[in-house]
Amino acid sequence: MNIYVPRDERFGHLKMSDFLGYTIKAVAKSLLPVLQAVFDKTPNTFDSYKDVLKLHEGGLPLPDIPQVQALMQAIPLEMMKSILTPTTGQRSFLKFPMPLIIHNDKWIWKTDEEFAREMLAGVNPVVIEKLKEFPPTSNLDPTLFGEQNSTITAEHIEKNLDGLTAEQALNGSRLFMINYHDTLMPYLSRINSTSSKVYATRTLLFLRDDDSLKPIAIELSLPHPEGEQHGAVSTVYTPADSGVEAAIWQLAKGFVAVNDYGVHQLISHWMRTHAVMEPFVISTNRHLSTLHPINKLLVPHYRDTMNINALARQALVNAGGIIEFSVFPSKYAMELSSVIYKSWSFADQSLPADLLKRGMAVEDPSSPTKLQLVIKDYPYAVDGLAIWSEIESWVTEYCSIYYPDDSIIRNDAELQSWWKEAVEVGHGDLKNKPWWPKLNSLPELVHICSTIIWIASAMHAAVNFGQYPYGGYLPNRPSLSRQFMPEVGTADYELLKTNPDKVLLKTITGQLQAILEISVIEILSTHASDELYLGQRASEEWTNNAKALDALKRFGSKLKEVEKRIAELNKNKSLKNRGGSVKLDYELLSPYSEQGLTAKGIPNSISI
Ligand SMILES: *[C@@H]1O[C@H](CO)[C@@H](O)[C@H](O)[C@H]1NC(C)=O
Ligand SMILES: *[C@@H]1O[C@H](CO)[C@@H](O)[C@H](O)[C@H]1NC(C)=O
Ligand SMILES: *[C@@H]1O[C@H](CO)[C@@H](O)[C@H](O)[C@H]1NC(C)=O
Ligand SMILES: CC(=O)N[C@H]1CO[C@H](CO)[C@@H](O)[C@@H]1O
Ligand SMILES: [Fe+2]
Repeated sequence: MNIYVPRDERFGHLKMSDFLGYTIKAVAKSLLPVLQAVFDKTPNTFDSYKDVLKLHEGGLPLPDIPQVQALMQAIPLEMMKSILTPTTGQRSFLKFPMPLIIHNDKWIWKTDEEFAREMLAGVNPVVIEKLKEFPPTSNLDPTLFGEQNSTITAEHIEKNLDGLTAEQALNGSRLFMINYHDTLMPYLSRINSTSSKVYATRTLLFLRDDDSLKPIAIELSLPHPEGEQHGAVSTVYTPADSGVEAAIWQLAKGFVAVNDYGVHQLISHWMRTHAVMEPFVISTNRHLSTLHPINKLLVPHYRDTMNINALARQALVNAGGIIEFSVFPSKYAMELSSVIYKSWSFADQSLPADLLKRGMAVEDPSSPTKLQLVIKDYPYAVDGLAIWSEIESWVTEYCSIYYPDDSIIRNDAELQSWWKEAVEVGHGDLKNKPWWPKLNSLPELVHICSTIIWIASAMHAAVNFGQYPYGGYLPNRPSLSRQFMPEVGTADYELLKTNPDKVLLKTITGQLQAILEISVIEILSTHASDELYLGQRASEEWTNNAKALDALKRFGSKLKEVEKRIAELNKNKSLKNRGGSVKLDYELLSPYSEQGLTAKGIPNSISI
């Protein structure tokens, strides 16, 4: 291992065979050369969906070549058993488990209904926002990027608004948006000069009477060919269910899914959970003695984070690593994610603040959560608010034991230097932002600690453990696109008439990158055997304070109740966004899980 991680933060409590993290490195070092050797001789595009399914059904036979033998020798088999199925003979097969998204039905992922449902209950449910103005505008600097406002018009959408005008739908909080335009536009001319060919996308969705969403327009934009200062060149696509138009609409959704994949992996997952947590881990170790109550509160939520991040920097997000190789921003991946960090705000990370900011909730003093959701059946928000409020109650009870008086907080030198260093050194690039909470009172301490625990536990779980269940089937969540929308008169445009699936598969991630990428997300979506979930501690002896032990016990039993309530919600057929026609339960925020690939469970910390 060529990384430095302080001894306290190293993996050390696991058996070697459980080292999921090390498997990532094994994939990077040993699987890639095998795949390169294999795909050297065969074309790098899946021919049909059947071809993609082979990865999950029969398995892809690997040739008996030296690279494969080296792979088998290099990696202890129990570490690779999740992805390599050695057979009794010489032959090895690459075979992946069946992703949940195609468990019951191989085609529902293609529907508009499922495409929209995943914005509320999929693996990246943290982006959707209520539309505040129509048409949507851009915040990019017009002196650099020219006209970037949306070109979507009322005529584009009114045929799909159940009789409402665009203005009525906007006014009635019925219009929503997935907006990747401003994030990606400044990178497109660079990204499109690599092998990726992507658009910046805006997707508008309409909220129907049954609380489900319907995509009603997709805008695909590129920088102006004569230079990005001349503005965007955009095309708007609207739903169609037959002919070439239907094939084009499917492709448009594919380009949105590509944007979503990259933003999910680099921003929602890596930047907003893994990366932002490190300053808190380091500052805690440097300033809070192991006997300090806030050290005892937070340390379980840091387990393995430094170690997995160091591994990720070595084998996943590194220059030339798996993420650059298989996700569309390619060599701009880390730059894009760190540029977006400039507009990250700690104050927006608590779930209530995040929902208010995205217009997905409004304040409501009469509700127990003080919020009312704009889409009632928004599974990530419904379950998340239940978890958030249990975290907040536990942290309040615990902190109140040690800080009965705000002056104790102000005079706690360890606590003050902890927060100062986390903000001013750890998050030094943002240290002058006015939104940093002060640490002078119990409510501020509770809010800070609850937010850190939320990010490390529930928020990470929501964006992490659904990666394979939703993205393991490549066409549902392609990580890159290799060509633009076919133009009228081209061979691919003609092919859309006879074999639209082939055009989609030619457009999205090729076989080599796909196999590498699903190997990684399978590992990332797996719970280790000794995972500790929210409300659990490695030992009963973490404190001898009876009140604290009692409060933790209450936290655990409240979470058990949340688990039960989530199971009941999942049975309610009128909540279409939880299971939908695809018949999945939304369990990503159900607190407990067994080992393995379960699409549920909230570990205490970011450890994979
Ligand atoms: C984009 O729309 C906003 C709001 O309507 C407007 O103020 C701005 O001038 C528009 N931008 C350009 C470049 O036209
Ligand atoms: C928008 O809603 C407000 C209040 O809910 C109402 O007064 C106004 O007339 C509505 N506008 C349109 C165009 O429906
Ligand atoms: C199912 O959900 C609907 C919508 O929230 C609610 O009105 C209904 O009472 C629920 N049914 C059950 C059995 O909980
Ligand atoms: C290879 C390729 O198509 N590159 C294009 C990427 O996008 C920019 C801006 O639209 C174009 O100028 C490049 O030609
Ligand atoms: Fe993760």
